[in-house]
Amino acid sequence: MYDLLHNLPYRYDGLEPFVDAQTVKLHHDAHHLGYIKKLNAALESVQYTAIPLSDLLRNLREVPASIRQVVRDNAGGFYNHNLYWEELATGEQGMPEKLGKALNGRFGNFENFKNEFIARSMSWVGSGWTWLYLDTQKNLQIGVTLNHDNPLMEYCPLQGTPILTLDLWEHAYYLQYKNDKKTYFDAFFQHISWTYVEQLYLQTP
Ligand code: MN3
Repeated sequence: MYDLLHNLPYRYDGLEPFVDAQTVKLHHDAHHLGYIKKLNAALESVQYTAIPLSDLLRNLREVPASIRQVVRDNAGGFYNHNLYWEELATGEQGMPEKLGKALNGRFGNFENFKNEFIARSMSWVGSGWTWLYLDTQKNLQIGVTLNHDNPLMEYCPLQGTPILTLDLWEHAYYLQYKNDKKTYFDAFFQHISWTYVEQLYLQTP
């Protein structure tokens, strides 16, 4: 079964002012942990052996049909939050050269990329995640998925490897920002560890 102990790479207040300590604690200790627990319970109920999480997402068809939707929702929730916490930084970070070049090549410049990422996030209605991902041709793409779907999943309309994600669920921002999503999206860009995103970019096969 999957390990319940996923430690944050910073303190609960480490992401302020982007997200406050109360939101991070609830989001990590209640929501994120809840997905892992529900995933483990579903897998245990059919004695399904846990495989590496990304393999589980890529091979949902091999999961028994009776638990497939629960696994889709909760393995997605587990993976997506792992990426979200890991990619965030306690303060504004510089853009490393290779990733910066790739973003400029694809979107013209960083502002265009940021504006498109935020515009796609703003226009999404309901729960989901915004992604920067490498499609199957290794092109950088921006897209949004419903609920906890993820470009690694075989059922997902987006196909590829995620390198950056933004949680659009209300639990991610509502305590602090209420209905002001735009300010949450703008603040997100002040707390991204671009070095981490570049690592994912460079290691994508
Ligand atoms: Mn969340």
